[in-house]
Amino acid sequence: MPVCRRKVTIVGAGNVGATAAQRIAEAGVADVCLIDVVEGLPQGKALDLAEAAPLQHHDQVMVGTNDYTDTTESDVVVVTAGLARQPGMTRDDLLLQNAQIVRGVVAKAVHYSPDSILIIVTNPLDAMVHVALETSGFPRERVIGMAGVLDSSRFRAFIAQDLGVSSSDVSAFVLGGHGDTMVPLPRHSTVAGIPLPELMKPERIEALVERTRNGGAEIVSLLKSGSAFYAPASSVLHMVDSILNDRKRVLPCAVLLRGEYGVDDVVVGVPVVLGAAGIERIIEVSLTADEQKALQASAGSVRSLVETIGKATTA
Ligand code: TXD
Repeated sequence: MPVCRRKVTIVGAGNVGATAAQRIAEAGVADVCLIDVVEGLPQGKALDLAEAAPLQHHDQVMVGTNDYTDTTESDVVVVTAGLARQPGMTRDDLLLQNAQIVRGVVAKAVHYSPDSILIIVTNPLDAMVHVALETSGFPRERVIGMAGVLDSSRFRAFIAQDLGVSSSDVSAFVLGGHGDTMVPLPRHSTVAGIPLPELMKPERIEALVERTRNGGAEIVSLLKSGSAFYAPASSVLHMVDSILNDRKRVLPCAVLLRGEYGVDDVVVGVPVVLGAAGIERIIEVSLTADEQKALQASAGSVRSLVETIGKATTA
């Protein structure tokens, strides 16, 4: 079989970025280039990961750098660069600062990897996908936000713990924005094919949905500083693996909708087929009036963030 080395650049060598680098290399999915603005940080982490390779039995090349020429011809670029909210900072401050960071890193990354697929991780997620779409000029199929894979993994974990079953047998269906505006669809969530409402009372399902919505905040309040990164990094691996191995997994991803689900020109999380071309298909299911309303509200909150960025850019 011809050997084909694949390359993933991860922008931002912080918690999510470095852990995703570890997961991707250890799964043998691709070589990894880790890049950050902080000098020494990506180099140190990449070297440490490379030194673990003999013990982890992989042969992936790990590069740490501050120079975008090293990212040349990446197949996938994962953007985790950004700031976390600092005391005294409003949500809008974070929005505008991260928009500026994402704009800068995407412009440089796509210059060196014009055929890549972008996976955006930086928060506020859905709005940052808009920024990446606009900056890269890439078609929507190649600019994909990571949030739904994480939200549904959290929901699956809680359902599995509650029912005392393997999480591998639990499949969860979520739509909408990341976190607060997530729209879970319990009737499409199953345990070994059995719809969740047949196994759990509505109040119990609602409690787990609520815990999932607050999943990020629950971890932040435990950690005191920083936010979740193990499950987010695993979510990135899942998406990268489905793309680079053309698995065509059906995963919830944030994508620019053009009329699907009654939403136009807004990035929202929906189930998609993820393969070598990026988003190969958007899967549409019919929604109840309540679900449709919740999805519209989710799209509305993303739209208002995008407008805030637009106003700040033109001001
Ligand atoms: O579901 C999801 N999408 C999320 C999103 C799940 C978890 C984390 N989520 C968001 O990802 C989080 O709110 C942040 O916006 C990003 C990254 O989270 P992480 O926990 O990895 O943050 P860190 O550890 O602070 O790392 C950020 C790194 C840090 O090393 C900075 O130096 C770097 O980003 N950074 C940059 N790198 C390159 N270029 C620029 N301009 C830059 N600015 C900061």
